Amino acid sequence: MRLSAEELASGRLSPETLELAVQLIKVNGYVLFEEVLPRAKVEELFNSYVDILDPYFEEHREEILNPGNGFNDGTNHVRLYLPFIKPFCQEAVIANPIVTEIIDQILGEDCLMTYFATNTSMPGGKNKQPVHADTSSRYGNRYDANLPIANLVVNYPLVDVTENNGPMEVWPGGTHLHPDSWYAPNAFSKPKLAEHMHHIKMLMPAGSILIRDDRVWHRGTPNHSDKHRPNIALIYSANGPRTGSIQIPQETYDQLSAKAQRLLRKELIGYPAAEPKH
Ligand SMILES: O=C(O)CCC(=O)C(=O)O
Repeated sequence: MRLSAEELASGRLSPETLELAVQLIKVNGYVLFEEVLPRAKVEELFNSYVDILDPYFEEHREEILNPGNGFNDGTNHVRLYLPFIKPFCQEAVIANPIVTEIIDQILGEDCLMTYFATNTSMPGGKNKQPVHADTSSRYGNRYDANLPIANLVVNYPLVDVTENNGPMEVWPGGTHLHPDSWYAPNAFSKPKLAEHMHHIKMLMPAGSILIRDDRVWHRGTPNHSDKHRPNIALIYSANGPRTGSIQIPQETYDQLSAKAQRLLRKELIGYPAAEPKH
């Protein structure tokens, strides 16, 4: 959906849009707000990202493209954890009010930010990823009802995502509503079922915001352009026991807004920003 001029100018959702977005995530598995971050901000993020991705990729090419490495069998997809530094850790990315109002309603105001990374479809890929959910079941095979949403993935595309540059494909409408046991590793094959199910290509302009239940089935597709197609990928989670993993220098944490500090309170505060890693 497109936000109104007032919503874009204020950076806040109207009560009606907020309610609609929450319901869409619950019923359809995701909501997409098109073209929210200003182009100049997105370009700065893209350029800074490429500055760390390119040298990292050159150094680790063999490992990253190794067919045994996750979903990278000929897909040329890279998952890169981001260092907690500017411009990546700016408030418009980590605690954007458009996002936080929604996650607070769905996950509770004591929710956490638990993941700070990117997914990039690099040029030259040949294969699609297997269809997957970004989570596993909570109770293995033991629970045969759907559970409340526990994690929301937030993606910010840093380029226009088109048919040609490796759009994520998504199976909306119900793949997040299965019994918990259906997300267990020995559940029936998602790729087999997915071939016969409705799916869409997530085409979106740079600077859009995609918020999705992490159980929604999806896959990365190959990028036929000559330019990286990165999505920033953050995860917000319902509060619960957590051993933090995002390293945040104390001075950086002290300068964050109260909301960002609350979201990140269980992470590794007082640690140097980590180097990028896949
Ligand atoms: O293309 C994307 O951004 C999604 C990639 C993905 O789902 C994955 O690497 O697990």
